[in-house]
This record gives sequence, structure tokens and C-alpha cells, in this order.
Amino acid sequence: MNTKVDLESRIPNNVGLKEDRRLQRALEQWQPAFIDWWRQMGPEGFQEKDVYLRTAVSVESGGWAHFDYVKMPEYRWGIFLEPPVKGRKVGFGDHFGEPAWQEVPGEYRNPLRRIIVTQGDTEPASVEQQRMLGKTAPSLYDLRNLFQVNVEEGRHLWAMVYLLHTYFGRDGRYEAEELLARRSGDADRPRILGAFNQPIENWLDFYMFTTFTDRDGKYQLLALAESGFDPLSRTCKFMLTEEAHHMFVGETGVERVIRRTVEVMREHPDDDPRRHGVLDLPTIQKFLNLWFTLSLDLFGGEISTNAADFFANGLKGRHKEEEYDDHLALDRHYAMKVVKEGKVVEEQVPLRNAMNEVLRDAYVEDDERCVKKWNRVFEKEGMDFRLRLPSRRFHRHIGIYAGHWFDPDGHLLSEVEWEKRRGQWLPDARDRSYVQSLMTPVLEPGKVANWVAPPRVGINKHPFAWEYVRL
Ligand code: BYC
Ligand code: FE
Ligand code: FE
Repeated sequence: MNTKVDLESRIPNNVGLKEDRRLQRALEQWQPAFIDWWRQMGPEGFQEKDVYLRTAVSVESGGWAHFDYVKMPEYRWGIFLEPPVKGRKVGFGDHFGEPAWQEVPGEYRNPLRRIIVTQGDTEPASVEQQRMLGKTAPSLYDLRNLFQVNVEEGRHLWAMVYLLHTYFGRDGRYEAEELLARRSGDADRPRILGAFNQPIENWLDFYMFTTFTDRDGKYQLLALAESGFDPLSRTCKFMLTEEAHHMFVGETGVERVIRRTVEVMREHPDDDPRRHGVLDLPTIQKFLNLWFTLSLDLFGGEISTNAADFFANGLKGRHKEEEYDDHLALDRHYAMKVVKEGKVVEEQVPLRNAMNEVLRDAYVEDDERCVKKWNRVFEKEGMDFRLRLPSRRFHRHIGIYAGHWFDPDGHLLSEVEWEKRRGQWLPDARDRSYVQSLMTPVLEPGKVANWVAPPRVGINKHPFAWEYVRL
């Protein structure tokens, strides 16, 4: 396959699209539908503005991105796969050691399509969830970052649509259309996964979402980058390059919120921070609890035959599969905390059936690192307060803890007790309306809303006070 970068075609790509006229035509037919969807469901109110955006133009680690002003509907969404690794083998499961597949194995057609559709569905979903945020951006810098994340999620949709069109024939084309037809939060045609139907109403939601939910994206992509289906692996590897910035936006966003709150608490030690128009620490913790747990659900059930099959069949591996000493995961077990007769007890689960939990472990560890970093703001200030991740049993809707009630320490509660106390742990209507009351737009270069500190650095070596969006 030709892996030269072609930036001149209607669809920029490094997959030799020119040499496959049928595929090129099919994708060029999907393109206007995508643009229609973008105009209708993409960022509201800023489509005709010039935004300082990076665009992927190659897969070279040094110079893959190009920065310039662009109107979002004219963004050059391209198809970029990492170059193939010669002689690549399936790295895990029952096909361990066999050559990686360049075509879809017939017997795995349905599960593979399903994985690709599920991955693809999340990308436009997140754009839909975030479409109103531009109207309340705390700075031009943040506004630009929001749009950067949005256009790249659009590119991730392209990445999955490329796979569907190229390898799944008529079914694939049908699924590509469906990806533009479902809508986040719609009662009749919702997006596939839970978290992608939840509203993102304010910038605290957004920073938490990009911290925790985009990080689910990172771990799912890492697991799919291990896939024996080589085109999926190569696509996901490149998507991970872009993902890093999304999590950066979230992590530094929350950090800036904390810094600002701490600053106000230092100036007014005896006052409720809400009296000074910033986010109080319990509210930040509640939004953390919400998005962390919604994101935990995205890993699927703790005990899952789907996950076992995906692994056995070489479709979806573990994060950094090469670091494991045993790639078959047969005859091994995972010590799982399960609920039995009103108690949490440990049970041995066959390892392959626990693959969702294995991936969730890696994810939670990464989240821990992130929270630790946030907590340094309090440490530096000499404050005792610490943010923390709640137990992974808390507030779950998928898997073995769903249908039970746990407090953030992981202790079982009665439903009555849970209902009585949930407002202490998760944002309630009053919290939401308070946060909403802070969301007034600040769109002058160099200015920033009162509730969040300015970032320490700008984008692409520009200062914070740069005109990131021309209004
Ligand atoms: N919501 O065996 P189970 C990203 C369903 S994020 C609703 O427990 P499995 C991004 C499941 O489909 C990354 N339904 O789970 C981030 C199944 O249905 P059926 C997205 C759910 O299949 C930010 C049933 O429950 N990528 O990129 O092992 C911005 C039992 O399933 C949920 C992927 O997800 C849920 N949370 O695992 C933009 C990768 N969880 O069979 C983008 C592809 C489970 O009973 N997806 N169900 O009808 C997968 O690998 C798997 O589908 C999952 C689920 C890990 C999601
Ligand atoms: Fe994405
Ligand atoms: Fe992302």
C-alpha cells in the first residue's frame, strides 16, 4: 500500500486513496454528509470564525501537525495511519504469533465491525455534547482548545469511517451513515455508550470529561492498537498522538480551577469561596466523582464474555501487551471483588473474562497520577484538603456493581441511605445552577474568567494573550 502523504486530494490521506477509485468515491460521497452533520451538530455560533488550529498533515513524530487559522467547516479532516510494521504478528490470544491480518477474517467480521462502530460513535457524540460550550468560554485560549478537541474528534470519526468503508463493504457504508444519524442524548436514537449521552453543560464538566472520558479513549485505543487486525492497530496508534492534547486540556483545566480557588481561599480564609465567584472544593470533588464513574462504566462489565472473546480472537488486547509475560492468559485468574449476599467478597475469575477490569486497572492508575498532580496545588499551599478518586464500586451503571449502592469508600449502602446522601457526593441541581451562574463568556485576548487561573503557557509557543480565535 502507498503510504505517501497526499494533502492535495479532497480527502488528505496517507493510505493511497487515489489508487482506489471506488473507495475514494464512496468516501467523497460520505464527506458532504459529514460536513452537514458538522454544521448542524458542531460548535454552535463559531462556524465562520478563524480559529488557530493544528491539523494533522503526516505521521512523522517531529512534524505531524500544522498550525494556522482556519474556519472549522474548512478544516482538512484527513485519514492517517501509522506506517505498517513489517512482519507484524498477532500479539496475544489464540492466534498469538500468526501474521497480523491485513483483511478482516470472515469469522470475526461482526465483532470487529461492532468494536469499530462503538469506537466511531463516541467521537461525534462528544462533539454533540460540547456544542454549546463556546458560548460560555472562559478565555479565547480555552475556546480554541475546545474547538481543537472537537475537530480532532471529527478526524477520529473519519478514521473509523475509513475502516468501515474499506473493509466492511455495504454494511460498512451503512454503519458510516448511522454514525451521523445517532444523536447524543436523543431519546429515540441515542449514542451507543452511556457517558456519551450525558450532558456537558459547563466548563467544569468539560475539563472533567477531557480528563476522565478522553482518557478512557486513550486506554481503549491502546487496547485496539494491539489488535491483530493491522489497519485498526495502525489507525489507533496515530489517534493516540492527538489524544494527548485532549487530556492535557482536561488536566490543566482542572488544575487552573483549583489554583484559582486556592488563591481566593488564601485571600478570604473565612469565607465560602462561592461568595467570591469561584468553585468551592466540594463542588470540584463532586464533578470529579461524576465523570470518573461515568468513565469507569465505559470499560464494560468486570466479568465479560465479550471481552474474553475479543482477547481470544486477537481483536482487542491489553494495554502494552508486550509488557506481559504470558500472551495467552489461559489458566490464570484475576482476584475480583464481587457482591455476594450483601457483602463484598473476593472471587477468582478466569483472566480472559476479566480483561475489561485489567484495562480499567491501568486506567485508574493513570487517573491516580493525575489527581496526585492536582493535589500538589494544595500541598504547596500548605492546605490539608485533597481531591481523591472514589471507589470504583461507587455510582456504577454497568457491570457487577450496578444495581448496588456504595459510598465513595466502597462500602455497601441501602438504597434509602444512598438516596439520602447522594447529594453529598454528586452534583445536584443547586450545584449545577451555581456552576452555570459562573459561566459568562470572556472573549478578549489575554482576559480570563474569574473562576479559573490563566494557563502557564499558550499554544504553539504563543503567549496566553494571543488572538486564538478571531471574533
Ligand atoms: N454503555 O461484556 P460487556 C473515546 C454494553 S472513548 C452502554 O460488559 P464489553 C472518546 C455492551 O455493549 C473509547 N452499554 O462489555 C472519548 C454489551 O451489549 P450487548 C470508546 C454498554 O462488550 C472522549 C453489554 O453492555 N471506545 O474514544 O466487553 C471523546 C455487556 O457488555 C456499556 C471503545 O469503547 C456502556 N458504558 O465492553 C471522544 C472501544 N458498556 O452485547 C472519544 C470499543 C457495555 O448486551 N468498545 N455496554 O448488546 C469496546 O471495546 C466495548 O464495546 C466496550 C464494552 C469496552 C465499550
Ligand atoms: Fe477521539
Ligand atoms: Fe479525545
